Parts: sequence; structure tokens; C-alpha cells
Amino acid sequence: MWLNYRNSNSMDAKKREEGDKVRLIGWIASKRVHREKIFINLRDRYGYIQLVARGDMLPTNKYELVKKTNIESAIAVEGVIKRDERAPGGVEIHLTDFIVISPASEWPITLSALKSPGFLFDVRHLSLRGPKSRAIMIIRAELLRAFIEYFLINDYVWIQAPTFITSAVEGGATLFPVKYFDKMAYLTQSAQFYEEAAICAFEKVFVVQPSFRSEKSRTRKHLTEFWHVEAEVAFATHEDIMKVEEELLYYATSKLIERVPNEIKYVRGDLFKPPEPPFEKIKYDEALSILHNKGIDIEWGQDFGAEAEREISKQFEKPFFITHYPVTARSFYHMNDPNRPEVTLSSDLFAPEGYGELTSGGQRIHRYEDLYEKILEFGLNPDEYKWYLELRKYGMPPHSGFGLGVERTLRWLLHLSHIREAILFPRTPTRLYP
Ligand code: NSS
Repeated sequence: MWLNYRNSNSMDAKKREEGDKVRLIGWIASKRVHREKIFINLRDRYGYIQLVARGDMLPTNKYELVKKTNIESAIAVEGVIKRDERAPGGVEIHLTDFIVISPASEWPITLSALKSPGFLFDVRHLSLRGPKSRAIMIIRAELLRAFIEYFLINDYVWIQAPTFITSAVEGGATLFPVKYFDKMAYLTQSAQFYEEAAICAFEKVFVVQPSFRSEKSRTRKHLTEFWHVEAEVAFATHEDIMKVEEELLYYATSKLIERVPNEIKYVRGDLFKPPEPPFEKIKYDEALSILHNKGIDIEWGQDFGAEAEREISKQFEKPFFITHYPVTARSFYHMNDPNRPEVTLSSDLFAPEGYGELTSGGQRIHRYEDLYEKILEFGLNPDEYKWYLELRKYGMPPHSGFGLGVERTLRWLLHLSHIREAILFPRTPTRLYP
């Protein structure tokens, strides 16, 4: 009944003529009294619109009801369109009826609470209605849509991989164990191995799903559960896959500017410029010498820590790749560079301005013997990678892939101070609720 009640909404109403009668449903985002008028900011799917309750247009009991109804109550209203330059969006609705569909208790998020980000995440089930988190989540939805669109337009097959797994993709240290009846299982860190199996059926595949990392690191860019966009392509080299990453990021950021410019401006104050390919590519060795010159000493062969990543990322104004990481700094599945076997055909795509790593990828080992040897070299047990190894016995071509962190990407694009703002219900070492 309430869905049928509505004949307009916050977006449509702004295009209506003066004097039109409209009916809307939504929530009271805010309310203030000014002389005999009560101004309500109504929120619905499409945004916000100003309602005005006047004693001379509403029956007395309805006017009193408006007065005592708390913010965040769900309401249905009827009113007349009035064009007014001073109103947000140039339109307000002067109410002729006001119905409370579901009343709200006194809203716990007061102005002073807004200053405590920790509290806002304690009540995320309520605070997600706020204009900033709403805008971020709408941008997130459009970012995911654009990623998916890019892959589908380019003939990738969208696959789904399991969440319960039995062996590590990205190292045992960050596996989350779960009891699986009388066995032990883990939560997936990456769909990569399943994608590698699938490319022999479909050539080009992608996934969009959560990955889990039991990382105790309490940083501004780590979640224990994050959304992973991963792609894997048969017959593709390391160079080919970097090109896919560049195109994907350019496509998705361009679509965001086209589709949600107002939300982007609201969150960051301005619009970003979609980064046009090609991106700059520097080798690990070059990155190391840039860091040395900045007084950060990392031994050759080690991965970059948080500080190094931030510092190097500050040197750039556009996303850039660091390529050819040492074998010792990468997972076992990476292919060694045939021209320089101590490094891998791998790369990370970094955001500029200090935001750091967005993606990680490269070419995989496709020959059985090479993979078997490398598993041993890394001190791992080949039995744990039985099916993954077996793929190499049945026509596994050279192939490459990558994984992109959705929240990392949003954090950079929207200049968010903490990654938890980029996901509806964040999971971190200290946050499992709500
Ligand atoms: O560990 S990665 O660097 N690489 C992989 O998982 C590959 N197996 C992906 C692949 O080739 N298919 O993670 C990839 C990206 C990384 O660049 C980050 O953007 C993101 O996933 N990532 C995270 N985001 C948020 N929180 C955490 N803890 C996190 N870990 C990785």
C-alpha cells in the first residue's frame, strides 16, 4: 500500500510544475522549526527534498504530529510543489497531509557524536543513513557496476569461487581457520587458483567477491574482510595483464565521473581526473633506489612496508606500476623472469598521493616441473597444492592475472582517511559488530 501511495520522489518532484500535487514516502533526515513553519529534509532512494509544514495548510492535529515526530521516522506525505530559489534543489513541498508509517525513537547520533568516528562505526547500522556514508556507498555501487561492465563488454566470463578453502594462496600467516565438521578449513584469501582452473574452460574470467586476511595490522588500509575484483586471462603475458588493469581503472573512473559526479563532489570536495593509460612503470630496483634517496633503507629482496609504500606513492600524481619484484618478495606461483631468474614477471599497481597499493598481479607458472620445484623451494608441501599442480598436466597455457582491492580503490578515489569508510559493515581486527 505505501509503495502505491507514492506518485513522486525527491528527484522527480524537483522537475514538477508549481502547484502540482505530489505524494512521497521516505525518512525525516532532519527537521527545524522557523517561526510558524517546520522544515523537514526528506530522504528517499534518490536523495533529499525539503518539505514545509505550515499551520494554515495542515489540520491542527497533523501540524502537532509533525512537531513531535522524531527524525529518522518513516513517513508518507502529500503536498503542493512550490518553486523557491532558497530551497535546496529550487523546490519545496508544502504539506497538505502527513502520516507516520513507522516512528523513530530519539536519534542517538547527535552533533557531538558526529565528531567521534569510533562511535559512528559502533552504530554503523544507524549511521550509514548519513549523507556522507550514503554518498560513498552509492559511488561504491557504481564502481562495482563499472568494473563488472568492463569485463562483460570485453567478453570475460563472470565466475564464482568458494569461500571455504583448504590451502593458502597468499601465505599461511594470514589464513583464517574455520572448523569444517571434523576437518579444518580456511576462509579464502583470493579466488586466483579457481580462476586459473576456469581459464582452461573460458579463457578470460573474473570474480567479484570477499577475500579474508587474518592480518593483525591495524592500519588505515587493512580490513580482515575486503572485496576483491580478480581477473585471469589465458595466453596473456605480464605486459598484457598490466594493460587490462590500466583499461579497467580508466573505464571505471570515467564512468564514475559520468554517473555520480555530485556524490563524488560531496565526499571529496572536487572531481578527480580519470587516469589515462598508459601508466608509468618502474622496476622494483628503481623503486628501491628512490626509497634509499629518501632515507628509507630496504634490503634488496624484501617487500615494501607501509611507510615505504606511502613514500613512494607520494612521488607520483597518477597511478603507476612497480614491476619485477624479487622472487623472495612474492608468492610461489609467480613466474620467474627468464632473463633474470631472481625476479618475477609481476607488478603492483599503486595509487598516487600516498594511498599505496591498489592491485597485485603478474604471470603465473604454467609448467608442472617449474611449479613443483618452486613449491619445494618455498618450503611448501606439494600435496597441499595437488589439484593446482595437476592443472599443469593438462594443457595449461601461459597466463596472467591480478587482484584489485575495492575498498583500497575507493579510499584513494575519494580521499578517505580510513579504509573502513569504504565498506558498509567493516571488519577489522577490533571490529566484528555490528
Ligand atoms: O594479496 S594480494 O596482493 N594478491 C592476491 O591476492 C592475488 N592472489 C590476486 C590475484 O592475482 N588474483 O591482494 C590483491 C589486492 C591488493 O593489491 C589490495 O588492493 C587488496 O587486494 N588487499 C586488501 N585490501 C584490504 N584489506 C586487506 N587486508 C587487503 N589485502 C589485500
